[in-house]
Amino acid sequence: MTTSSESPTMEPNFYPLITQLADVIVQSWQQHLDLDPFELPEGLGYIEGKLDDERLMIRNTCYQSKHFRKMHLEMAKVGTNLDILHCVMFPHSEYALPMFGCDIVATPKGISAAIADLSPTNATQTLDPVYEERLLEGHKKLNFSQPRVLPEWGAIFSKYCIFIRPSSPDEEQLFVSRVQAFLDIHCQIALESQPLPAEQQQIHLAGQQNYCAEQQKNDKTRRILEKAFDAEWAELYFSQVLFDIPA
Ligand code: 18B
Repeated sequence: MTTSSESPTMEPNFYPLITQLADVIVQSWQQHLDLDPFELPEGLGYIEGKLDDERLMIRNTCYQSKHFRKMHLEMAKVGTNLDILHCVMFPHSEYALPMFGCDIVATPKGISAAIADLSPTNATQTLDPVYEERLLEGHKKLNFSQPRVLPEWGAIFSKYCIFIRPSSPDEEQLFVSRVQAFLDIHCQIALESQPLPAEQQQIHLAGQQNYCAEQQKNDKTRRILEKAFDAEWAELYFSQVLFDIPA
């Protein structure tokens, strides 16, 4: 394994929807929020490992803002057959905000999984009415031909969660536009939100801890990381970079 904080000299070629969505995400953050850099743990910003003699390359982009403790975008390339986009926005638990999460898994044959959600962090596992109001309209218009079934740990997601295998370029673009809407809605509501009284902050912190604990049950992600490195490193990466549980 080699770890380095430097970017590779060769820009890797990602599956086009991954590059497109990564641009949409970063542009949305830049448009709505005042961004400061967020330092990932030492040595975990740019990573290479080996998987079945194929290269694993992980590129991380990370920011913070007044309302978000950590905004993490990750693009990963596993050999020549698997490209992954992973993104999570962790709110500061002073605010009653949900978690934005997104994952795309692409192979040369197309995208096998595209998922995006604004996931509740409150005790009742429901979104605030101000989110419901803004999400409902667009949700009714969505029509994807190949919805996928969530695993058991997927109970953390809201009823607006999209989990699909896009079956055409049109469906890929519909997915991107829905993620764009999630980000616009989320950033706009976040900017208007005020800190909670201390006793209520605890609820949202517990909600985030639960979200991270459940996401860490994703065996498909863990298997990729364990094969590329080892079980101990996978655990470190899961718990320190992908889904670090806020103290
Ligand atoms: N994830 N994903 O992020 N995952 O990180 N992902 C897969 O076609 C990676 C998130 C989610 O059916 C698959 O089945 C790797 C976030 C769900 O059991 C692979 C990284 C969300 C599934 C990977 C990564 C999220 C899933 C199988 C680190 C949601 C379906 C693809 C870079 C907000 C799980 C397939 C199931 C699947 C891999 C969701 C290979 C390595 C933020 C629900």
